[in-house]
Amino acid sequence: AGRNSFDGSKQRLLVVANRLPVSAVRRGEDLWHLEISVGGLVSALLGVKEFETRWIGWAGVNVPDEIGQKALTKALAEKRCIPVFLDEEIVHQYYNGYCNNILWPLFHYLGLPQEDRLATTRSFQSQFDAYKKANQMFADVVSQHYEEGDVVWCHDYHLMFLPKCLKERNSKMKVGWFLHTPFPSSEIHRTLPSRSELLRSVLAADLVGFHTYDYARHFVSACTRILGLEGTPEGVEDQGKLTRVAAFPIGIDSDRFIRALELPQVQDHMKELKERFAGRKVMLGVDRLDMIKGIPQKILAFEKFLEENPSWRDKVVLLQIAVPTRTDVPEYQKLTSQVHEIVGRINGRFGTLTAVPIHHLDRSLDFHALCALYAVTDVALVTSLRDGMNLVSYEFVACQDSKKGVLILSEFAGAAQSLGAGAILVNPWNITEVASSIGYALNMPADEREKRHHHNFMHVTTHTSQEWAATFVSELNDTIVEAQLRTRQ
Ligand code: ADQ
Repeated sequence: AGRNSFDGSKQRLLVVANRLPVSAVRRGEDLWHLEISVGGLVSALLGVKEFETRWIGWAGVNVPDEIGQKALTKALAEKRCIPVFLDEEIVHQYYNGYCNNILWPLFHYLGLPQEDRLATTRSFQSQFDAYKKANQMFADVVSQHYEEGDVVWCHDYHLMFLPKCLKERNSKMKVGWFLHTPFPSSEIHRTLPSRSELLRSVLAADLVGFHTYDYARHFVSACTRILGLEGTPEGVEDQGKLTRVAAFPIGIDSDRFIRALELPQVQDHMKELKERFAGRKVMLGVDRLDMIKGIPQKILAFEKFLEENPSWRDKVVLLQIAVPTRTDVPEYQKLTSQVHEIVGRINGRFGTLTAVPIHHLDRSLDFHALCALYAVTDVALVTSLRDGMNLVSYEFVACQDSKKGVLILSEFAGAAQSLGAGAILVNPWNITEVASSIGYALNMPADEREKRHHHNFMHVTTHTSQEWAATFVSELNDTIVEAQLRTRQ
């Protein structure tokens, strides 16, 4: 637990992530409009009451002028946020380049760039340099705001170089790092040209966390096989210094979803949806439009199901809500047109004058609309090819306590480890298997649905995001920083 200092004030927690939890819109030379974006991480940290939290990150906008930077810094301070200013070139090389074109695909087993992405490989070194430079800029801002006794929690693959930068500046700083994506098998990680440098800098942290035990194990293997260090049940040891490595599976703020279902506007939405799809079973997919989410595979499996089960054709509808992300990256543009093409073909093939089997929306839904949709769904389809955890599966379960619908879940999502007993697990690459699981789910008797749902609902409502954050931070606080150990001896 967080230790209060002698004057009763709370210990401070500095949360460092690539993006701040706010979106900033410029309304004048020195005028900014800010909106806090409520996501998993924000609500998780709202639950950590024993610490006073400050956020450090990029505001997502390029602010080249000093007046604008000053005004934004001031506006953000009211939301307890501290900006890191990155210019366009750094964002291009560090964020679009090294983070999203190299680390993201690699950590999801899609490999390093090849063929049309080969040009990227040639500029690998300059992207890695930009990555290190950006991480140094984050470290500068953390150091400026760090006070003795603070705890620093770094997030995700964007900031793997940060623990080392921080410890070099102040070896007494307590530093944790958590990865939201999978950590791949060491055989995958070893293809990365900067493999050793990244591992070493992560190991500078006092506590390293992953969603699942498997990811933690892959990380320890990478350290033993690539760096020749010793793996212990506690973590990784390097010349007597232990870096603690462990699994901290994330959850959601389940109460927020459960409470929302009682709101009149959500109830109205549900009523509309039920009327709109009366007489048909509703299947749902909610994803960021990303290749790791397996959206084309999911739609092809649904097509196969319709092909093999003509009697279901006018009795089931698939709603796929896919919010576009990273729209300036050509691979993502290609994925969008691929998905549109498949959906168009299937709707042409199985649609009638009055109904189509797939509704595909390229946009995000607001929180209330999303809750209503989760609540009226009969079968949710999560077919990620790889996914660190996958919170959509948790959100669906939280909203299903009346309906007790079925979750079809990829075995390659971290969530398969926690919701595996209640969900139908599938290999998303095996379209025949997914198609027959759809049939099984749609025909599942009520008592089996109830049993499966109960298992998952218990998990989702007890392993919340608040609990996740509190456990990580308290374990981080309990680690003994090497520098402190030395002074104590
Ligand atoms: P993501 O890859 O973004 O997160 P996920 O965990 O499913 O994946 O979270 C997505 C969030 O965005 C959910 O809260 C969902 O409600 C929302 N969302 C997605 N599509 C939406 C849409 N069309 N409209 C509205 N909201 C939408 C990364 C990792 C995951 C890991 C999380 C948290 O890739 O594996 O679970 O971080 O660690």
